[in-house]
Amino acid sequence: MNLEKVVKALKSNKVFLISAHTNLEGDAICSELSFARLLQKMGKKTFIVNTDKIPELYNFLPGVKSVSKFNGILPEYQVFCALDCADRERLGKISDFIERDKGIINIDHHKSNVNFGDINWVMPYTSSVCEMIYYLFKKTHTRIDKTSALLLYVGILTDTGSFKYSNTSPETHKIVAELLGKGLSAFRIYQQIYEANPLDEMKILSDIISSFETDKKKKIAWVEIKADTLQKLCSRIDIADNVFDFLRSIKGVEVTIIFKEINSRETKVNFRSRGKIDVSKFARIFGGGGHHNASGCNISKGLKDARQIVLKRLKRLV
Ligand SMILES: [Mn+2]
Repeated sequence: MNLEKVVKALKSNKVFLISAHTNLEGDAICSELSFARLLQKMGKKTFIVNTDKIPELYNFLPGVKSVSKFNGILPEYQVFCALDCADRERLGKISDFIERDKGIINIDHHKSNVNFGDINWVMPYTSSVCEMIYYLFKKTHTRIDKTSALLLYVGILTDTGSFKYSNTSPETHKIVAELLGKGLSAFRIYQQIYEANPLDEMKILSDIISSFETDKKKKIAWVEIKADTLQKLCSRIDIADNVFDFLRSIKGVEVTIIFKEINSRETKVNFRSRGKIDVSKFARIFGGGGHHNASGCNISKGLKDARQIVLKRLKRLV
C-alpha cells in the first residue's frame, strides 16, 4: 500500500518541504502543521511554504508562525510533500519551482487527484488530509500529543463542515473521539472558528446571502460576489462556508454555486452538491476538479458570461 511507501520515504530522508493548495483553509493548514510535527518527532527537519498567506482566522493555531508565504526562493530540501492538492497546479506559483530531481510525495483525499507525485497516497473517501495524517501517526507509532490532536481535530472539523458533510464516517467519529480525549474542548474550538466573525463582515455576508437566486425548477441556487465586495472581506470569515450552509438548507436544491469575480475576464466558481450530481465531474468540463459533493473551477470570462455558461450546462443535468 502507498501508506507504507510514504513511511519508508519519511524514514529514509532528512529534510522535507511541505506545501498545500492556494486559498488555504482548515484542512490544508492543519495537515501541514500536524505533518510537520510528526516529522519533527521523527527527528526530521521541515519547512512549510505556501503560495498563499494563511487567513487570519487560523492565527490561533499552534505553530502557525513557522509557515511562510512563498517569496520566490525555496529552502534546501530533499523531498517535496504536497498536501490536499489534486494536481500540481493547485499548489499555485510554488509548483513552478519544485526541483525535478527531487521526489514528490502527494498526500490527498480528492477523488480527482491525478497522481502527480513520485509517491501517491490518495484516499478519496476520507474526511480530510488530517484524517490521513492521523493514520500516519499511528503507522509510525508516534504519540499524538494535545497540540497535534488540536491540529488534526480542526482539520477534520472544518473539512467535514462540523461533521455534517457526506465525507463524515463512523471512522471519522472514532478518530475525533480519541482526539477530544487528549483534553480538547469541542465547544471552545467551535467558538474560535465559527463564532468570532467581525460585525462589518457579517453585514457584507448577509447582503451576499440575500442576493441569492434560483433556477426555474428551484434545483440550483447561487450567489455572485463582485471583486470589490471580495476586497472588503478580510480573511477572518469563511464566506464560502457561510454562503453554502445557507443555500444548501433550501429544500429541494441539488446544486449550490458561488460565482466570484476575480476581474472582468476571470471568474472563480465553487460548487456544492447534495449528492445526485457529481460536481467534481462537472467542474472538470471547465478545467477544474474536486470531490463528488464539493468542487471548483476558474473560467476565463466575466461574471455574467461565466454564470450563463455554467447554468446553461448545469440545467441540462438537474
Ligand atoms: Mn481537504
